[in-house]
Amino acid sequence: MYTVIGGVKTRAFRVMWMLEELGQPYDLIPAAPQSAEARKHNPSGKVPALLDGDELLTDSVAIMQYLADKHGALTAPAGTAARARQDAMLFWLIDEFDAVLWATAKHSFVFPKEQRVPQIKDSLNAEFARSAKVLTERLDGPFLMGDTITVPDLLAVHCLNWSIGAGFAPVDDQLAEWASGLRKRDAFKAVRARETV
Ligand SMILES: N[C@@H](CCC(=O)N[C@@H](CS)C(=O)NCC(=O)O)C(=O)O
Repeated sequence: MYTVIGGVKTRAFRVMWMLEELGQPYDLIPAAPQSAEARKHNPSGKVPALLDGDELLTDSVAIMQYLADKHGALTAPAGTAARARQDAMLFWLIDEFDAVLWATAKHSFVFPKEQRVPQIKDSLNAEFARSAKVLTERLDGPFLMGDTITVPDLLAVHCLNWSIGAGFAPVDDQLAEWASGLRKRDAFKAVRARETV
């Protein structure tokens, strides 16, 4: 049995979505970023964390990939060229989407007021729009890596959802339609349903 530490409105969503895709039951310990509960499981105070028995794991993408590898689903096998391409897609998404969204959050509400630079948001918006265009060009089949859903699909859709919540300009129709197809998955809806409980 797994235990996720975090909340549906944080990057813990990614981990919960992965567990739902894998059909693995899990408990959720609600923990806001930098809360005492979060710090209990991760000295940095960041969420998510995952307990797998006695093993405590941190970082949403590392956890998603760990689960995919462990259960042999939603991933190309380690040591293959397909896996290197999948990892490259993951790192690109972290560089170009997660980092941009996180920088926007930092300059909106995370940093103390005196450290925020609101002017940076124009260039972050432009960077996001440019990366979204590239992502559309990289769409190669029903899923990001082709015919089967893999870890990068979950990461990309979570980042697009985040961008909507953060008020970024809408992405083009092709990308929006692709993301909306993934949001129709039962696993995605199961995590969303936890938001209301
Ligand atoms: N790379 C980490 C980032 C985790 C992270 O920054 N989480 C946010 C919530 S979504 C957080 O806990 N922020 C609090 C902080 O940075 O102090 C991951 O993907 O899990």
